[in-house]
Amino acid sequence: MEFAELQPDLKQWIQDAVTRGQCQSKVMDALLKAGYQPSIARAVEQCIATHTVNPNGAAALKPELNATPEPRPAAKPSETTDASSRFRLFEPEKNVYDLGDRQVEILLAMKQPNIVLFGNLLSENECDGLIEMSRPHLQPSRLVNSASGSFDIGEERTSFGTYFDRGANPLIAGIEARIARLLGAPESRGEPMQILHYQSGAEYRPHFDFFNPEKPGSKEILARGGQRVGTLIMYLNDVEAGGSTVFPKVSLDVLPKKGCGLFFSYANADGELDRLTLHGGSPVISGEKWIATKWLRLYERDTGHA
Ligand code: PD2
Ligand code: ZN
Repeated sequence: MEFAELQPDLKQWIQDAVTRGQCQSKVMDALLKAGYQPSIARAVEQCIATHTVNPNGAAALKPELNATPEPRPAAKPSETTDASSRFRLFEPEKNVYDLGDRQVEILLAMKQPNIVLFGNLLSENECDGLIEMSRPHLQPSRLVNSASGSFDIGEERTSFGTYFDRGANPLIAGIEARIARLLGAPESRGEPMQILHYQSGAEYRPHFDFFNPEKPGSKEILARGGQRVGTLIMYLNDVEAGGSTVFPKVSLDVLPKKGCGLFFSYANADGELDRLTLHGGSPVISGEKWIATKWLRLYERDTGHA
């Protein structure tokens, strides 16, 4: 749907709301509650994007994320599971989250960059099941070429991997439902689950998981679900040596531990993409490393990866 297809009075209402200081997610929330379908999201985004200057002359949108920051304090993701909730920060309010089927522990929490380490996120059987299910499908991992939008093989990323569509089988569906309950973000905003296998020596050099909105290759990717807002890396095995997930700008190394999950979101307190989330997978020195990754988008997205 194009901007022109929104009724003029609705267009006016959206622009007035933005001028009053409402952020895009709040506008969408109100429209969904009023009975509009989630598929209206892109037209709303486009409508707001054409209205970037508020009466005070300040940019009404953070261009990088295409959304203004939520008013603080941040939303409580674990308590907001409706389809319209957006992601800013995961700020734990308790040390253990009872998700019905599992008690997930908070092992580490950082505000900026927003990083949370979960313990007991996956069971041993779930980890083993994901690995076995992936073995026959592994292919060399690819990188998004931000200039062209193509997916290229490169020495920056030397793992092998595969993807499973949302709800591909009961194991994937159960894990996705748990992630949605934990993070308070609907499954429909998740990309397919990626499984990666790093052999000894393999690595993923430091990068950002969000797409550079200024690069032409990002346009098509951003059109399907909007910007990425968060990453959940789930560790599927214990690694003998190496293979940590590193955040070089904040000197943090997270060691892989079977069943744990590492979540980080990229919108800082000002609603801008947070470059402190630069991260990489350090080389596996001994043994092998398996992870599952779930990326969250700002909006609902169809299936199929990136
Ligand atoms: O394997 C990792 O630890 C890792 C590091 C950085 C994974 C990803 N990024 C990713 O899947 O985006
Ligand atoms: Zn990454």
